Amino acid sequence: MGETKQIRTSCRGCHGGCGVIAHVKEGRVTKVEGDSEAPIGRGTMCSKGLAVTQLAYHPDRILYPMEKTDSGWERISWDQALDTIADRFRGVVEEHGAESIVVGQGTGRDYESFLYRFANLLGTPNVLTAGHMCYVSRVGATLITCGNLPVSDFEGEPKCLVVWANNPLWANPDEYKGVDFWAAYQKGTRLIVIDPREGFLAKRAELWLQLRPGTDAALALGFLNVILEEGLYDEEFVERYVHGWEAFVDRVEEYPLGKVEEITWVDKGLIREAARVYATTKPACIQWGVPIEQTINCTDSNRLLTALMAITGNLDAPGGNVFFVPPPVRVVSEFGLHRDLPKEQRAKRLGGDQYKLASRVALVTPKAVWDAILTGEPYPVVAGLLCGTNPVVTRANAKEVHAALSKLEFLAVIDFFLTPTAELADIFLPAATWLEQDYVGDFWKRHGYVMARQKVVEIGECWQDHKIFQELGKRMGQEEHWWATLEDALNYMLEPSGMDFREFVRGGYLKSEMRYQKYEEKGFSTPTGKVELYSTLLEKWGYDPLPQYREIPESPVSRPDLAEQYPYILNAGLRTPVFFHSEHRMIPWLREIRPDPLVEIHPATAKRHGIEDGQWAYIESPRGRIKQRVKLNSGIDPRVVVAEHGWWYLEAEAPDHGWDVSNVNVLTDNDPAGYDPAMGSTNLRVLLCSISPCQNE
Ligand SMILES: Nc1nc2c(c(=O)[nH]1)N[C@H]1C(S)=C(S)[C@@H](COP(=O)(O)OP(=O)(O)OC[C@H]3O[C@@H](n4cnc5c(=O)[nH]c(N)nc54)[C@H](O)[C@@H]3O)O[C@H]1N2
Ligand SMILES: Nc1nc2c(c(=O)[nH]1)N[C@H]1C(S)=C(S)[C@@H](COP(=O)(O)OP(=O)(O)OC[C@H]3O[C@@H](n4cnc5c(=O)[nH]c(N)nc54)[C@H](O)[C@@H]3O)O[C@H]1N2
Ligand code: SF4
Ligand SMILES: [Mo]
Repeated sequence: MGETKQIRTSCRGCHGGCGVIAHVKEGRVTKVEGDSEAPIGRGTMCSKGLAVTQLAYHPDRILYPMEKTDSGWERISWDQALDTIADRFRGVVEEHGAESIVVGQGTGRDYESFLYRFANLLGTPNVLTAGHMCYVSRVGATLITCGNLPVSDFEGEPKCLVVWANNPLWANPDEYKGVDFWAAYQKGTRLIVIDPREGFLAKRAELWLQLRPGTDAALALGFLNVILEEGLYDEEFVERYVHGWEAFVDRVEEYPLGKVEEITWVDKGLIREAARVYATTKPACIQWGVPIEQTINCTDSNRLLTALMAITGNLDAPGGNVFFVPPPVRVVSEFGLHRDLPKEQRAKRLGGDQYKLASRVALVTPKAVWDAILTGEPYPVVAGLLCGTNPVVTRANAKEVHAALSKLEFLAVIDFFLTPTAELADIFLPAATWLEQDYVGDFWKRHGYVMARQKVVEIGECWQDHKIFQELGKRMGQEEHWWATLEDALNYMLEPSGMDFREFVRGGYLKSEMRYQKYEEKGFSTPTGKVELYSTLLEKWGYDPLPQYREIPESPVSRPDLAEQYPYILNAGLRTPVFFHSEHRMIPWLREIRPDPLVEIHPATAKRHGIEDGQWAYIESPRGRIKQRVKLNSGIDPRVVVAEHGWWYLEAEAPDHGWDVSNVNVLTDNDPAGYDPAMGSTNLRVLLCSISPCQNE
């Protein structure tokens, strides 16, 4: 019997971060557990992280490169796979230009620096991410408003927590782990929850504001109204550090509480009470989340929440929303060589400069890519490299996505499994899980840490994504910009710290000492050096410099005609604690907990349509129809239907794997009329639908 070794590393089962002890016996990971000495996770792990052994050793996981042939998928060598991709890409560059290759990733997975380095050196401006409606949109909106992303400071002992469109305990998103939120809450904070659905936190909240989905910008304007009217703001801060105050006040006054109540469905007395609690309990932080970004109001919702943080004096104050001091390592934009993308190539970015805030943070909107593939306009896009993303399931208007990806002349996909997206590829490259990689974890985040991730085992011929980009880059004439080994690349990332990767692993993590209220010395990193409630950049780009509420383009208010046939508001994209987007449905421990996709409706809605709890139901929108299993929930409004996203079935017949059976993005729309004008955010979250029982199921 071999001995069990315990190896310290860090998880990346979601956006990642939690410290882990991996138990390894005879070259195989037998179990993982939380590392109580790690500053992130602090000994806890969620179900997805704990189930990594079932992911890594899954019988259907693809462990070697493959090529699609007339007789199906066939195993090939890494040399063959990378040479084929390099040859095909070189051909496209010669014939059409590098812009005809789209490089794509999904949510933050700790390899974006390598992916961008590869794409920028290749010369394609078309890097497709989820950033236009998730996180990068928050970074972009706060960049132009206050110079940086304000992050909740749970360790600074907030006395009031406002959970605004967020579910930290299920999602552990971005910089945040639920365990830190919970620790802050348990010290006895006040709790306000702003959410259309009565979840775990809403049930515990002192005040729960059950708003109409998608109306957060209006609600925030209501909060601001109360704070201005009752003089609950920090006058000194406003006087010294806010740009455009008078104009901002005028705009806020256009949203009296009566109007806000009508838009949001939230009682105006409750709005007043919540605004008072937030503005008068110090310090207070707003724990914000992605639903506010997945609509036409993306930029302004982000700007309005930043305004609330600023005028109450909670910006960069202990226990408020702060700018953590980054650890001494290189940053994504530097490692990713964003400056090296030639100007003439940048000018070719699909969608051009239409969404100016998106351009500023190098984003394209997915539809611009699908359109170019399908129509050849403004120029053909004929090849793709997708890493860690399943757009057939996770992007709006799935049917269009599927049609577009099917039309590519050449597609390479890097993943663990043959997803419905990977099945459309010509070459499949097997990625390493977090157990099989060395990396500077959490490199892209703004919580002040980087976490050591070290290779615990090797499985099959899987390579970590970083190595794939490095080796592919070398075959595409980028040799001088890459390193002999991956460890050399990691040493370069860590160079400003004075440490190499091995020393970093020994220490486990790096963190810089926190300093608050840094604006007192340096102001804010905006054109005026102040918090720009009136945005000089939006003004320069031809947008409204002041935030406003725009009605959701497909709602009972904006489309009463459509609402006759599709009377419910579909809130699309409820997460589950055990799955990450379209992942994990094949993991036995997790699927056992959640075997089927769930759609939640109010009991009164169920009764109206003769639907029983637990019955399968059709959900239909003007784009299509899917089915999910009904769960009754009296904690949602009878006018709202809440559906999960991310569903496909590995076990269903290839190559489709049932991508259009329960996938909520068959229903969502990607019509540019619904985009945020500055960021191009797609509306993934709020649309119209009908619901009816499936017979015989
Ligand atoms: N309607 C609706 N749609 C949504 C949302 C919503 O709320 N509503 N949410 C949206 C949001 S916020 C986001 S960010 C996107 C996410 O969209 P995606 O990132 O595309 O979603 P995932 O399903 O997490 O990831 C896809 C694939 O990555 C693979 N993968 C995981 N880890 C790795 C890795 O380390 N390397 C490689 N190579 N592959 C890996 C998984 O096996 C999986 O097949 O979805 C969006 N889609
Ligand atoms: N387990 C798990 N964790 C995940 C993910 C996953 O798929 N599964 N996805 C990851 C990704 S990429 C992201 S971006 C994050 C997202 O994580 P969060 O930012 O927490 O976002 P969600 O979980 O989508 O929604 C949070 C809450 O907002 C509510 N909500 C829905 N619509 C609205 C609205 O219009 N207004 C308001 N105020 N509230 C609304 C929902 O009911 C939910 O309770 O999670 C990450 N973590
Ligand atoms: S919260 Fe994320 S990082 Fe932590 S254990 Fe779960 S999957 Fe891993
Ligand atoms: Mo996301």
